[in-house]
Amino acid sequence: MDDITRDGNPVLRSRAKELNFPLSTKEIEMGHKMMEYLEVSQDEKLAEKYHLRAGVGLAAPQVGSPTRMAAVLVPAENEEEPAAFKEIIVNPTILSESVQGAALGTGEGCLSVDEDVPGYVWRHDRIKLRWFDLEGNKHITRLKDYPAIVVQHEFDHLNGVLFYDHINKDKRFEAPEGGVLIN
Ligand code: SB7
Ligand code: NI
Repeated sequence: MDDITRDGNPVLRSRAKELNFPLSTKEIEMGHKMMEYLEVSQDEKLAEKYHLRAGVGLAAPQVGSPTRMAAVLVPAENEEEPAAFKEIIVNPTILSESVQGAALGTGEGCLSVDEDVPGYVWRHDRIKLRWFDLEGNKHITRLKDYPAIVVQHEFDHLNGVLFYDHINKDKRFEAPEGGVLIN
């Protein structure tokens, strides 16, 4: 799990395949390992020990698998609270999205992109997401702000899209009308 595919690897630029249920033991293991990676990467001491960059999401193509699965671990703002969104999502579909746009004030980064690419990445502030868990149960979840942005970043990975594709290279820090900046 500690070798993340890097920009330039074709798996990051192709459309990942839907998974069929029931998932194989290997596919289920991959999901759990992806979540474990995020947990370890967010523990300061363990991240240092294993030389990991902290991540709030990880998509299967980033671990070399061209399949529609991602792990998302967005911590709560208050450490004592449960995570804002913590799920291994399979075959996700964005059912609807707000007209309202949102971007992180700090821009985005990606474990598969070693360089910093400055600029706002405009996304939808709110999404309604359908996804399946590892057992094949269907879920519908409404997300907003940071968790919604992270899920859209992971969803893009399943379609061969990287965050910097969305940056306006002439006006990197321009806000569209009505767009809100997060944190
Ligand atoms: C900033 C960072 C991420 C998502 C949205 C905004 C995730 C970074 C880790 N990943 O590369 C996951 O694909
Ligand atoms: Ni990424």
